Amino acid sequence: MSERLVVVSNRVAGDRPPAGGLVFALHDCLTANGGVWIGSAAETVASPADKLHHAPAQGYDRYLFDLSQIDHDRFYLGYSNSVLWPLCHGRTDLMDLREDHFNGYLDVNARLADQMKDVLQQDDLIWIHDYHFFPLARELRKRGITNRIGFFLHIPFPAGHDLLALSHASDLIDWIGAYDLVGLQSERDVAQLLQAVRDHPETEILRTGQLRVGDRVVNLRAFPIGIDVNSFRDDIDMSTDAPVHLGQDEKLVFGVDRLDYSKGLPQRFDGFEHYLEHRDADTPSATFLQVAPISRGEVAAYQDIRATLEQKAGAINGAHGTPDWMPIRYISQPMVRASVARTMRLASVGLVTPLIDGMNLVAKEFVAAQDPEDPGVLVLSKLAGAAEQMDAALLVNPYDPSQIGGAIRTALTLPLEERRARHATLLAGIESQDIHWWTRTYLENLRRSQMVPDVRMTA
Ligand code: ADQ
Repeated sequence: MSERLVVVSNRVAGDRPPAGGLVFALHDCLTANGGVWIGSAAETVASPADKLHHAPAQGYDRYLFDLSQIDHDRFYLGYSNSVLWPLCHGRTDLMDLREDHFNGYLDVNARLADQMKDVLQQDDLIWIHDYHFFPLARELRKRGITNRIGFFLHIPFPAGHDLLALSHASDLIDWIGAYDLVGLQSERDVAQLLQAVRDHPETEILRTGQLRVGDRVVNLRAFPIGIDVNSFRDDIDMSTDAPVHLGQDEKLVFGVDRLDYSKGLPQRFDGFEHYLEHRDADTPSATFLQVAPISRGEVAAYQDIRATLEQKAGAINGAHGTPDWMPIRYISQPMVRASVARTMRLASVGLVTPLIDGMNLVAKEFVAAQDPEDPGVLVLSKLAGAAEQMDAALLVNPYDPSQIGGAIRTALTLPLEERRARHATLLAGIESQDIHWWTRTYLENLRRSQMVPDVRMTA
């Protein structure tokens, strides 16, 4: 039987082609090569079915698993987004540790493993994505599945001292031990996982760089995710009206993010205020447009950010605006992808200043959107995974408004030759390690990863 790719991720593409990000990348990979994509159904149900629902898509098979409202509350909102997300983003203070969240997370992963058994074939290559499914390979192994199973974590691996705040930290390492290949976004994440392994009594780092977790050997590597550079450029529709109108000689500073506490938005607003306060006659005048639609609005920790940003935008506009000019435009409505791409193209400065981020695709999209003859300048957080590949950007400490304000000033006054040189370096990097490189390289490594029998399962 020939190899088939089976992808598991919480979100799957719907019937219309997805606009961007991870779902786009996986859709593209499966459409090109065929295979199976398993993810959660869009709506919760009163009583989840025992089996996966088959929902064929163009070019591949799609299967959906049901979640009840209680599953959604415990597995998705609870353990995934109110424990693991804050943990991995250094916000242990926001963790909502509850036994029912943890049990709900394990139940959904165990149920999914049961359901996957009906669909899996002997030669399937299984690729599991993200923090919602850390335990899934362990659950599959318990059920006798010996296929190669890979995992990719899209968000940072938690720092060692943060892991101490997780009541089930040793389970995390045990779960990781059931995979053949664990992919992370950056070398920083690889180092943090290695530290966690060193701190764990039943694991060791082999001379080959592999991990031994119990009886299994796990391969570990950074695979920085990229974007489809050409398709993003194609999204820049110059035929429509400009999405933003600026005054004469007015420059645009642009930020676009999901509304999330990891994205450093209040500090970014303070950074723009710092730029406003330190302008002189030679500093170009700029308007800052920040688009940040609400995400995960049901999680308590997300509800305050919007109010904070509205209050800051109001205060800054009140202090620095004039009757015909608002320095900050803050929009909490979603923006369609073509408008995001076009706005990036118009911007003189892209502000991407997360306090921590696995990768951050907005940074790469901003570079792809620029006119190489007259490019805008990327101001990028040192703490985004993307900074490891993109040091030709203006790198800043995202906690320090004076660094952000200073970088905005520098970006607005950078000579054309330097803008072109920095942009050319950044573009070459995102073109050589694009989304196709990422899927290809990950899957080649997964195919090569050694199959080590799970002795405990066969004993
Ligand atoms: P996210 O935290 O969602 O993803 P990011 O990589 O910045 O973050 O964005 C994903 C996609 O969403 C990008 O294509 C971006 O253009 C789009 N997007 C973001 N805000 C938008 C908005 N307001 N309107 C329209 N589109 C918007 C997680 C990790 C990241 C990692 C990705 C992929 O947190 O670190 O880069 O997965 O692995």
